[in-house]
Amino acid sequence: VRSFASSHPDLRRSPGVASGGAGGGIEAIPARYKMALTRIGLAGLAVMGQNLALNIAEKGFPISVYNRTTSKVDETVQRAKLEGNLPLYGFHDPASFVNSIQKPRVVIMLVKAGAPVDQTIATLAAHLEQGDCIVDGGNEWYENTERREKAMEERGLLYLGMGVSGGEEGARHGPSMMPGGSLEAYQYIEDILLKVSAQVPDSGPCVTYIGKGGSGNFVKMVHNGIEYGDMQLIAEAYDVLKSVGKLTNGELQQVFAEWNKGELLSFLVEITADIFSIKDDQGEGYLVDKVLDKTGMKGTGKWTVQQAAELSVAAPTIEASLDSRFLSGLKDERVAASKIFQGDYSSGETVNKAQLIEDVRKALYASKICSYAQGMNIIKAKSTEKGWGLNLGELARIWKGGCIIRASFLDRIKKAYDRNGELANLLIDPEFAQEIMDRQAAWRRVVCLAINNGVSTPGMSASLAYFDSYRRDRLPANLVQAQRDYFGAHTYERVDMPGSFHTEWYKIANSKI
Ligand code: 2AM
Repeated sequence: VRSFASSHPDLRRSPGVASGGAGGGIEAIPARYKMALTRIGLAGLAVMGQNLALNIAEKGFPISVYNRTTSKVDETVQRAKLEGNLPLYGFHDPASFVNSIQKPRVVIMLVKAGAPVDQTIATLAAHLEQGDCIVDGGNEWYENTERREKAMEERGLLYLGMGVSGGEEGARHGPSMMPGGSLEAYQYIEDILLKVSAQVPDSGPCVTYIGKGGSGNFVKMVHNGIEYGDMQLIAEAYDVLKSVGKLTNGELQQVFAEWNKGELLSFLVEITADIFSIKDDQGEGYLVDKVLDKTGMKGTGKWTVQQAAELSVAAPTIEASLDSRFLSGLKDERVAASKIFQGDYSSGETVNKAQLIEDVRKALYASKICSYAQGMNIIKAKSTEKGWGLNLGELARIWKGGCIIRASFLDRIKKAYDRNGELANLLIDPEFAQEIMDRQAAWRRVVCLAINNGVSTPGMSASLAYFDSYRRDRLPANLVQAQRDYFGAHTYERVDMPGSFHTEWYKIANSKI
């Protein structure tokens, strides 16, 4: 039986602990209902898991849920009841949970990355049968997914590593989903994913089969790296406007809200505007000014930078955003250093506020193009190395909704890759190239102004340096290569003839004396 009569009241109560009932399991189901299996299962009911399960149930797919700590099962069942008697059925033991799902069974796991995933797989796999499938929806390191996929294959089980972005809200109402691994497994659940993911008018559901192996996790990891970049660039725009332009929180709220109507339209710019509007409920002033300037992190940004280095892909903007988080963590050292380096860092230049706001907007946009170019190039290099055949335009499309980096800007990236799937760098797409040319004067003004006033803009500066390196036909790398040949006989190539050359630089230089 592939369909499930979710509207049938008896069926709704039958499997497990549906709608708040306690205890029980598939054994408790009267014989005549034993065929009423659910379509899919979800294990791991922290907030993301609960929300994704409720989303799946709400879209009309009966779902079984399980969690190691059973109180979360009951909590989820209770929510399903309150949020509209959704077809969600809770189980306290893994055997009844697995047996309540129609074959081939699919179980999505949303547990902590690492060892908990292995433990959950072991628990589930004991009850799964040939052809069944496990989907890891966590932020897992892609190589762990590849290892597990192989191990599962040996047991006749299929495996997917699926990045899910959008936070709690996204999981409940429509995330961006990045499934990679077994295509067959993807095909089993494609109908569910297409309905559960965010829906963007004119570009469709924010999900696609990413590719083989750990590609889904890898793409989600780089998505997070790009997210680090976006957040850092927005923070620098804020810093320049506040520290140099002297904008108040009220003005900042208006500026970001205004920016969100144009080319910077995005979730992160939108929430930034909101943040500036929130007053402190514990005292005077605005809450943003009371938040400790120390950024946390969970690791995907660091992995992105490590992978960039592994692949020899330059990602200076994303790296700058990671470094900024490291430096933010040194709060005590910074407070001490600020006493040592006291002084007036203001350049004394008069600043035209309206001009500054416009310049910063352009600098932010141009910097963002460079950051995305870096992220896309990391993905492209990995895809080539692993033979994944990833479609960069499709990735931009599924990031248009649901996820944290969702932005109208992604449509432009999709179009750039539609124009040329082999694009070496987003910067040289004719539209992006023109946008950069139109903004570069403003971009340079902002970076210079920040430097002159002692305000660090590591992301914007790194983006600008990336552009200025990439666009130059000749770099001072000739000198570095000459030095390498001088002290290490590493040889060099010449601009005017083919071949590999070595010069006795020391001997020649010193024989002249
Ligand atoms: P718990 O509620 O039993 O702790 C996020 O922490 C999710 O991962 C929770 O659902 C949590 O289950 C689950 N989780 C963490 N470690 C786990 C493990 N070793 N085995 C199974 N689930 C685990």
